[in-house]
Amino acid sequence: MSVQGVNEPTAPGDGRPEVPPTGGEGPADDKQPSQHGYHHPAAGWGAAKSVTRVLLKERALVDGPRAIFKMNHENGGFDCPGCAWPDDTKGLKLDICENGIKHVTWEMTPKRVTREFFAAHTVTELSTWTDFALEDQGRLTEPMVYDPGTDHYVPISWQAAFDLVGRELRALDSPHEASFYTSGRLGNEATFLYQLMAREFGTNNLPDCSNMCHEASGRALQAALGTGKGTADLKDWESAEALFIMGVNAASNAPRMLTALADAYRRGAQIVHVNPLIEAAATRTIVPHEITDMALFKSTRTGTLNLQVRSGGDMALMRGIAKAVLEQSAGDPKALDREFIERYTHGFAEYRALCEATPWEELERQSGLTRSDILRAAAVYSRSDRTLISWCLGVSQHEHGVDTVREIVNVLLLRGNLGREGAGPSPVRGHSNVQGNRTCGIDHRPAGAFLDRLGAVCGIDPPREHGMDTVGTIAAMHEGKVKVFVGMGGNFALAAPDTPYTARGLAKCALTVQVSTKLNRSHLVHGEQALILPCLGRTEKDEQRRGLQATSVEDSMSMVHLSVGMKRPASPHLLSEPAIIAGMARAALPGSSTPWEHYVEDYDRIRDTMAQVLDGFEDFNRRVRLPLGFRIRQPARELVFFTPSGRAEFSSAPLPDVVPPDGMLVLQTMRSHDQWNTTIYSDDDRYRGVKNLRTLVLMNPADMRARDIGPGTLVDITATAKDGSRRALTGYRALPYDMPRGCAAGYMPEMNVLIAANDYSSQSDQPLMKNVKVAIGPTR
Ligand SMILES: Nc1nc2c(c(=O)[nH]1)N[C@H]1C(S)=C(S)[C@@H](COP(=O)(O)OP(=O)(O)OC[C@H]3O[C@@H](n4cnc5c(=O)[nH]c(N)nc54)[C@H](O)[C@@H]3O)O[C@H]1N2
Ligand SMILES: Nc1nc2c(c(=O)[nH]1)N[C@H]1C(S)=C(S)[C@@H](COP(=O)(O)OP(=O)(O)OC[C@H]3O[C@@H](n4cnc5c(=O)[nH]c(N)nc54)[C@H](O)[C@@H]3O)O[C@H]1N2
Ligand code: SF4
Ligand SMILES: [Mo]
Repeated sequence: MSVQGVNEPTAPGDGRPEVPPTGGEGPADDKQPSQHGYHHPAAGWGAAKSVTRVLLKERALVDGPRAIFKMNHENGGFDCPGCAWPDDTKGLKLDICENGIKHVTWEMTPKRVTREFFAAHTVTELSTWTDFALEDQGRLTEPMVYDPGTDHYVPISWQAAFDLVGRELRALDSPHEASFYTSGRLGNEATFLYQLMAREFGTNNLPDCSNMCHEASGRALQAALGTGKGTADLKDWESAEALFIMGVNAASNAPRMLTALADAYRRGAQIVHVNPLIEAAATRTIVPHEITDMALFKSTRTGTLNLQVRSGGDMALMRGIAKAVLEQSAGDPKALDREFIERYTHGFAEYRALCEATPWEELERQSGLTRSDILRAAAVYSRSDRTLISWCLGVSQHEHGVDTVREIVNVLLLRGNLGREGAGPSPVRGHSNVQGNRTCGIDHRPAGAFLDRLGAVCGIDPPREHGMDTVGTIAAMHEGKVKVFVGMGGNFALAAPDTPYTARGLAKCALTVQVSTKLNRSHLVHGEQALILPCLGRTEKDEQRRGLQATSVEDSMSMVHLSVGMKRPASPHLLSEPAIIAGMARAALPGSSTPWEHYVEDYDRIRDTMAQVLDGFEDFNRRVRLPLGFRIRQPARELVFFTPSGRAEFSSAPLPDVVPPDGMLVLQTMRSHDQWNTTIYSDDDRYRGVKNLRTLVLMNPADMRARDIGPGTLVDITATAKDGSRRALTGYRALPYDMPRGCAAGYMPEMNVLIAANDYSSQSDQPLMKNVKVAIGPTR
């Protein structure tokens, strides 16, 4: 498999290691790829079998189940480091998903990366390994620094590592020459210290994985409702009469949503899935905690209607639903919630006129659905008094992601589906604490009021100018404007768009620092100087001077609760993330009056400061110790709107043209069932019926025939960016799949090589990861 950036040679040309072909590869073996239909319900025994395989591979059979039993439990235990789906409202239920078990087991592996390992392999050699092989070496054990003389990582003491970071940061001409990335696993307390360090140092350069994930959702909800988050919680999921599930592969990526959907189906709710693909969650599930169902293979339906929109067609579908409801309102006074609209909203007349002016033919063309499909969805919506709309990356990672989320809110507002039980917007967040990161200050565009309070409480003078996000940071590395990059978790080199370009950007830095649990590509495409700083994982005991520490996290539904690790750390040389941040901060800001060391001794002290700075965190230490933690106040939920009009805002955005030009397809880059973002567990994608293959592209059979492509044919994929530049992948296997014409799908992170770093949404600055314009043809 080889890749060329068509207009951009990939060679860094400075003798330092080049990025491997694509990144993201699974285990290298020569098993034959295969595709077959998957006709079994989601979760259930297939999931159980898959879990056992991972446990066996990691030889964690003894520790695994014990850890799992402690996970996600009321009063103690650690938060699942998987997705951001909330814990059960009713307390303990053994409803931990297959993928949660995989993510935990992956962290608890007995394998170790030692100094001997690094002595045995040069960075150049490691660069030829697959990403699977890198992570498969196990947990990192001590701090390492890159030695350019030998091309090896060599041990360094923690203090020397901090001194290096401090020296390089202090040597910068401006604090804006540093950029501090966060991946969404970081707990709230570490998050707070991290942003405090960046701002005390003098920059708002705080890119995060959310810049690639739900930036669009946050911006849209902020503009419409005055809050960047969803308003629905798990209780609302439990009482909704209609649920619209848009652009998410829940069975793989938020697996416990299956339980909520099965419960909803049993109580007679309507469940509409909106997705170009019919994903496993749209059919049936065996609810894993229902042991008798497991034993009897008894499955429950998890969907009542599937709408296979074209890529990017969600906004047209939502507008169609609105149009239908407005048409219905001519003869049915109950079709709209007029009282709600009058009392709580702004901009209705304009929106109504816009819907009336949008012809049905246009809505059909743009959504890829027929008018009767749209009317069916509208009928579900109209008949329900409690409607919840949920979405994930299939909605947000598009050019017009912000407008689409606002259109979702428009539809909810028409019938007053806000501020009442069983209703509201409910984005499914990604990483387990990505929402908490934003709440606790990771924001390159922070609000003035937040900075005022941070400054007053912490005695610092935070910078006011906006900082750089993920794509801004990559561009700035190339321009020589970012010289120090700190990655607090994650795998920036592979997660960001345009892999070779991002890698070259990292290589231009004077210093790259990666705080990580496992070896990954971002350690190998590094700056002139480079550090790997290994940290404790969420499952591990965090002992500090004043005893065992807990950290807090916030789930998708704004519930904040404590997580306590109980495993012995993977190595005695690991530090916690708060300790690493405090060490770097002290070295960079020797005269700082922030009590960094004092904070690390006891995280209650960090929480006491957070309680004074963050809205909704009053009495933090007490409330976070309540059995299920606490829910951050949601003003929009109480129908209080911090918007310019003081009301919920209808938007009236023009409908974009999302139909690809002739001969082109819209490619989406998504996750398989067996991966965690850039971590690949295996080459299988069980629910989509694929085995032993990741270098694939799923296509509509008619689009394949039109291009002389048979099932399994090797194809070239050429992407054209907005600026006209082209990037290509060759030798991918085309597989037929049930999806609308004009759409195609393949896996991230491999396909990031197709996405230009400047191909981001003008509304959200999010890379267009679900919206890559490609031509596909047989490999010649
Ligand atoms: N096991 C596992 N769990 C995870 C992750 C993981 O990697 N592995 N990652 C976590 C993270 S960080 C995140 S952000 C979430 C991501 O969760 P998802 O959003 O489910 O992630 P993707 O795999 O990218 O899948 C995108 C889904 O959107 C659909 N889609 C694509 N384009 C469109 C469109 O135009 N319209 C509509 N309606 N649908 C579309 C795709 O068919 C697919 O079902 O998952 C989190 N949970
Ligand atoms: N083409 C394309 N690209 C995408 C996406 C897409 O849909 N399509 N999705 C985007 C999205 S939504 C996201 S969120 C990003 C994901 O981007 P990231 O969050 O940057 O990537 P991950 O793969 O989750 O990071 C994995 C690494 O995190 C480290 N790690 C694991 N646990 C811990 C911990 O507890 N502490 C610390 N410090 N490190 C830890 C390990 O070293 C591991 O190698 O990718 C984005 N990239
Ligand atoms: S649904 Fe998400 S948080 Fe819950 S156990 Fe599964 S991976 Fe973990
Ligand atoms: Mo994400």
